[in-house]
Amino acid sequence: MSTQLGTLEDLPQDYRDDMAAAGVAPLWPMMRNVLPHGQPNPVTKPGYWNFGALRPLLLRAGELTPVEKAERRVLVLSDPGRGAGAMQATSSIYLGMQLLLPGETAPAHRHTPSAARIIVEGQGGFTVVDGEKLPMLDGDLVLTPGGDWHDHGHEGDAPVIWLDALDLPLFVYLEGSYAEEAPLQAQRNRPDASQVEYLSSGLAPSRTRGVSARRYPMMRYPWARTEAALREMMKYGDGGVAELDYVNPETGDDVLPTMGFTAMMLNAGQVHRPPLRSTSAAWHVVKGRGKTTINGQTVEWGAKDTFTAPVFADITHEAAEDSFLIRIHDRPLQTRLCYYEERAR
Ligand code: GTQ
Repeated sequence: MSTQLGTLEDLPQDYRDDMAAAGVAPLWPMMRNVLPHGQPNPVTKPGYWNFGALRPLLLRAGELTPVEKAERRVLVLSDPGRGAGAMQATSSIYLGMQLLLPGETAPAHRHTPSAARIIVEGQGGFTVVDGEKLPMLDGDLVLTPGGDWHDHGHEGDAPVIWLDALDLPLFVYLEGSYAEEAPLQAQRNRPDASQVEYLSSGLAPSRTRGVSARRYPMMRYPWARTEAALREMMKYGDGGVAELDYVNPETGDDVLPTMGFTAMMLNAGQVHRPPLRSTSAAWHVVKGRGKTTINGQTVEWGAKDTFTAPVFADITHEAAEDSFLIRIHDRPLQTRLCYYEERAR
């Protein structure tokens, strides 16, 4: 049952003035703003970023601003619902395109928010996380969990570009966001854990009693393996979309505390209508071409493009070619807060 609630204008001005002077405000005129009926009323609007349009702007930033003057040379993808300058792509997800030029380094720092990168272009880039050198190849997912030292370097001869995803908006909202700086880290002289301890799915290092795995045992998820696995899933699947969640190989949990990553494959011509989800999400196109309709708004996407949707969005994907996307979402956060929800449509 829904009754019309009283408004601020219903109240005499002297009472309103007295409330303001006392530092209080009436709830009832704002009740439906903070507790809308049935489902949230998101500020976030669907967004779309064409890589071909971002790339020259990013390269120009490379000419205009030396990395020493930027710490991280990044163009932030601003949520259209929040407007130009917004430091977030959805309610909980920050996205930025980062450029590193040959020979450059981005200094070591650590911060409370967690980050993950999806590599978009270029060879020879790497991230060092807690001394582990993580190569950055096209489509790889590279984690830099909150609190872990990380710096970026580049041994190649052409620009390297990647997409950063951070749970930064959440930490800003919580007034919990800060960073610390340090000199570049020493690198362990060995391949990263995805090539050693976790080379093969289903196998983990044998442990002696009392010795536990690292909290983030594998911080690089090579794209070549993800694509091969998706292709097999599709080949032997039920004709629907093929989806694989990125998980911690020791625990099976989501890779980071608040952000989740799901790799998707759609065959040419395939139409996919996911349930309405309580998560906000971003899709990064690793390969392929297609279109997606989000709350009646259609975006046409190609390789290296990125698009976003607010919570409870009505989404239809249609692939024009065999397509591979990585969906970034906040399901781990919502599961921890006990409110993740899917609604049939
Ligand atoms: O590479 O560490 O896009 O700290 C924003 C904040 C990237 C990074 C961003 C960061 C980084």
